[in-house]
Amino acid sequence: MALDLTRGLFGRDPAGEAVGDRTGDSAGQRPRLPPGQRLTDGWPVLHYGGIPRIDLDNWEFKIAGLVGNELSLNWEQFMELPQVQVRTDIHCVTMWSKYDNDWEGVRFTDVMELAQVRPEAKHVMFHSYGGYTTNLPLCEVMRDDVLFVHSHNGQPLALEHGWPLRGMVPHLYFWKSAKWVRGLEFMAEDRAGFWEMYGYHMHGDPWTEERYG
Ligand SMILES: Nc1nc2c(c(=O)[nH]1)N[C@H]1C(S)=C(S)[C@@H](COP(=O)(O)O)O[C@H]1N2
Ligand SMILES: [Mo]
Repeated sequence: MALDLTRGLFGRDPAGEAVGDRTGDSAGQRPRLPPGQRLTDGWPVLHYGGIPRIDLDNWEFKIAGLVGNELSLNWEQFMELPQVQVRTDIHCVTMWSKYDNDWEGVRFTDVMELAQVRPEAKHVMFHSYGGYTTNLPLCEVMRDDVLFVHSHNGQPLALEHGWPLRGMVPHLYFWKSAKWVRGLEFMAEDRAGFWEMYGYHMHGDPWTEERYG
């Protein structure tokens, strides 16, 4: 297992900000910083195995499973889909959080529409170059801030952060945001992805600390 934790993991003490954010509690809102998390300024790199070699000329994004329209998009076709920008926080199960990430990419729901996902589909598996997978309930990804992103803070994604394209699901732990994504599989039943098979939670909500299943 190659987990690279060398970059800015516990970059600074977030206590002041965290306390400030928790004022939301009394109003019945969830705090911005989920329990057990610490803020980092850096952006740690975490993945299992090596960085897959990807060539944009051969890159393809495939959609399969419970869809009316199985499809395969090349890079040009994918980039022709409507582009949106969102700002989100990220929360890793290894306890770091990173606020205010500016992403650009394509909405999950726009990709879903192209594929004509069948009503029986209730879960989706993200598949990545290199073999990584992660499973999500469909209702968790049909949100306006769930994207496939190709840039972060105005720059193309770095290779180690998932270039050319990664999933970005801001309200769940970051292992649900697949790097180097190459396709989706729509499913009727839930099935464990890579980390989920090793005991990570099937759902992964940071605010209720769904770390392990
Ligand atoms: N393809 C792929 N995507 C992945 C992983 C991986 O091992 N392979 N690890 C996940 C985990 S556990 C985390 S915390 C985030 C880390 O993303 P980052 O390296 O950009 O911070 O990627 C997620 N996506
Ligand atoms: Mo992670």
